[in-house]
Amino acid sequence: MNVAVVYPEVYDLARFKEKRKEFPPFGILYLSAVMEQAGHRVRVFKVSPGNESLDLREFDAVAFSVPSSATFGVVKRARFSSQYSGDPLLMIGGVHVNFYPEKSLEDLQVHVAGVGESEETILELLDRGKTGNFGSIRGVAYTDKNGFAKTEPRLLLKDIDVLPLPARHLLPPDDLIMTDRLAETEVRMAHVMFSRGCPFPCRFCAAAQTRMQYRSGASARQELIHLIENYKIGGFAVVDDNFVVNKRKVADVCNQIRDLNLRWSALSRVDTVDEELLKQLRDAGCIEIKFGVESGSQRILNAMHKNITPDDIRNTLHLARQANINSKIFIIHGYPGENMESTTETIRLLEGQRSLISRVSLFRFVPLPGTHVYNHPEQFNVHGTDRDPNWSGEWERYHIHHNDQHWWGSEADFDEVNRSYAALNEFVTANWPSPHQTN
Ligand code: B12
Ligand code: SF4
Repeated sequence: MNVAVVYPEVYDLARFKEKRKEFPPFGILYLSAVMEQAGHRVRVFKVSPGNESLDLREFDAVAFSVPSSATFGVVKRARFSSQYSGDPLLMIGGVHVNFYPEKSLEDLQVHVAGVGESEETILELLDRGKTGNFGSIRGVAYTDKNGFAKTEPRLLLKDIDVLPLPARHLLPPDDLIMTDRLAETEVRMAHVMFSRGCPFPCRFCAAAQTRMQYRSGASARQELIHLIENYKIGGFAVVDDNFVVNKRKVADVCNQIRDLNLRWSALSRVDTVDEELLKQLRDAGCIEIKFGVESGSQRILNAMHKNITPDDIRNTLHLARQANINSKIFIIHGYPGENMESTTETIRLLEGQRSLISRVSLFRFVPLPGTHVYNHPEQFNVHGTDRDPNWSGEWERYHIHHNDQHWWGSEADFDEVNRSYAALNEFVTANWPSPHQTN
């Protein structure tokens, strides 16, 4: 089949005018790879605000990906302003659709939605979908004469090593290879995914898959060699939600890639590393870890269900320095309950660890759809969700760059959040002057 894959390219919103690229869309690159492997012809189309109309007349099937709620509107405009010929199979999927399959089907008027991991699902859809017989395919949602229907969830792949490498060749090299992203170096680098899922329960996070799948060290090595040979990389960034969870799996990757002499970075919690693991990471070329620190206030960390303490944060920053790995930290300010006191605690923590922190990414809290906070608006006094009778329908609101909307609590709470954010932002900017980046 001739398949068009459509995804929203959204630049870092804080730097939209500079058109600063973010990293590639792994979901659709994996889907495209399995479709090509099965013999389908695939083309990838990017849409962005103002550039949504596509000529899709030559395609038998169109896969629209909605990787975030913030990009639902862009994809919707692409769906309705593009040209089609005949009756192509119209499919949707992605993070937003996983949370809202019924609403997405209704709003986008397509034949079927893939829900969850879909490498196997999409092949079955292309094989059988045109008959409209979706009921026998696991992990899909659709509407028929009886209304909305959802089939049994698809079990996660037992072994993600079986997947082909993401189909990077379908995107221009500029979207894949960057020289200004690896830990403030100019190393020519690419992004990779070595695991999927995260078992932790943070209430602000929309990472929905709680079972972890790891690739083997051999599989990671194979992809890196491919990137060295084809794209001449000298480094890479692991973009997984939370790569450093299972010590044995992480050590396997480290052992297999050490002799490639690449420099790299990854994300981690502060409570899943120890001295030995940090040494293994460093020996394998890891020069920066991005730690989810979020707050210096135990009260806020508890409310977030982050399950860490300020002492865990201090110890780990110290161990990372000893291992000669730079620490970049992520902070989220404005979680429900944040006030001047908790903000001062965060400033104190940062102040005390200043010399151990190389970079800081400061975000304002946003109740992202699919998170525990978003799903319990009454518990957190969150306003304006899609459960609200006055819901505006604007999924675009849920982006995380300099988002200063009033999400929860009273005017007085909001005023305190704004004042305390200003203090924290001033402190961070004065001490870590480079722009707050997401990666
Ligand atoms: C890498 C990443 C990015 C990258 C790349 C994004 C991209 N285009 O893929 C960058 C940095 C650019 C990015 C930006 C943003 N991101 Co982001 N990102 C991620 C992250 C960490 C991993 C995504 C990923 O590659 N997963 C692995 C692949 C294999 O899974 P997948 O994408 O879900 O795809 C599978 C299925 O969903 C399905 N599928 C996908 N598309 C389709 C289409 C069809 C037709 C079918 C059948 C199936 C299907 O099949 C795929 C293969 O199994 C996720 C966290 C997460 N766990 O999802 C956050 C996440 C998706 N991002 C999030 C957010 C908020 C954003 C931003 C809005 C932030 C901002 N700027 O304000 C932007 C929006 C960008 C955009 N284009 O949507 C939130 C979304 C929550 C929400 N409800 O909106 C998440 C969940 C983070 C979190 N933990 O809370 N992001
Ligand atoms: S914030 Fe990090 S540790 Fe917490 S659930 Fe999300 S990915 Fe997992």
